[in-house]
Amino acid sequence: MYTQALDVMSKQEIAADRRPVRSADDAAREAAFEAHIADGGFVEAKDWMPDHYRKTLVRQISQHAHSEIVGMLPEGNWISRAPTLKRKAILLAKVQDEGGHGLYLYAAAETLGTSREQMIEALHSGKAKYSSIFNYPTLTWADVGAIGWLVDGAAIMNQVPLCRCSYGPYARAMIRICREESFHQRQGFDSLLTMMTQGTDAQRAMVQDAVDRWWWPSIMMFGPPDDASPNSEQSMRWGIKRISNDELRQKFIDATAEQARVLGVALPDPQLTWNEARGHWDFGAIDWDEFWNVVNGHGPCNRERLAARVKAADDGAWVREAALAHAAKQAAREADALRAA
Ligand code: FAQ
Repeated sequence: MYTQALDVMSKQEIAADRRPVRSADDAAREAAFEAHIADGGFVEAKDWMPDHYRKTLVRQISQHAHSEIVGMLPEGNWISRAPTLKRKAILLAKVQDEGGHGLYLYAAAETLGTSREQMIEALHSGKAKYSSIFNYPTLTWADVGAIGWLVDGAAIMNQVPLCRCSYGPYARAMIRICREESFHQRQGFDSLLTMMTQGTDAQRAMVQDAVDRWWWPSIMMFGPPDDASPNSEQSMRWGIKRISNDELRQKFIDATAEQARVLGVALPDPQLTWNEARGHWDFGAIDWDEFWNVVNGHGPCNRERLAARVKAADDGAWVREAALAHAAKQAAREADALRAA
């Protein structure tokens, strides 16, 4: 069910790096393109690019856009139950920001020649992926803080290098998104810190329980280990990804382990220890079976999340139809006015 419909090449072709070159002109253009990228150059929408570069970007950017939109659901679940007006206003703004991120990203992907409708259809039919993390439930208010701290924290770690992605429209969208994600991470940390330092024992226990449930899925967000990541090598060569999945995961764990101390929560990994020689935190084995199970559609909330998106699109169909009918009427009126003039 969860395969990327937008990928043109088979995995075997990619693995063998057998790119179908159609003509000598294409081969020359491809060599010039590779040299431009190797030189640190950027690519714009109207520039020539190899098909596989275009498809890789559509795959990654559309998957990213879907993640932002599906990612509105777990926290959106708590807007009507936020504990104070202040927290409600912050959460509303955050969820709205995620919707905005999805729109910038769909727009960036559209510059590559794939329509919004095609991308949404791929999501709704189960062909396109979105981040595994959004298939977990938000059981208590502390989950909202834990998502801000850990999920947005992991998202920023992964997304800051994307501000230097070789594809200009994606890189520019990421600059704005990262500014907003940074606010999101801080509000999550602040919400948890308030409960830990000024809350009741029950609230502190609620925070610890949320951290226990979100820690491992958050570190899975960075994707499979480098030696099991089929897309990494080519994406790094093309400057789409700048830092590998494992390196980003390690950077996130290093930063978060220190923040957990400040917060006064335990991270649920008995093997998490500072390694002086490496200058990094060591951590325990990640349950990759759980990760693939969720990616392949069998996580706790996969069905619910997709059903919510499909229902929202169906319920909103009349708005899109009305807007199109209005635009058509307006265009006809303007054409009549021009003819009469
Ligand atoms: N979940 O070869 P790789 C957010 C798939 S936004 C599901 O390593 P790649 C904001 C991958 O697609 C979070 N699938 O792949 C927010 C590939 O399958 P494919 C989203 C995953 O592309 C916060 C296969 O596994 N961020 O959180 C995952 O080189 C709070 C093999 O993997 C982005 O999308 C996963 N976690 O590297 C919103 C950032 N990981 O496509 C609301 C942009 C891997 O070949 C609330 N994306 N897969 O069929 C990226 O940086 C990359 O695409 C990676 C994956 C790093 C996610």
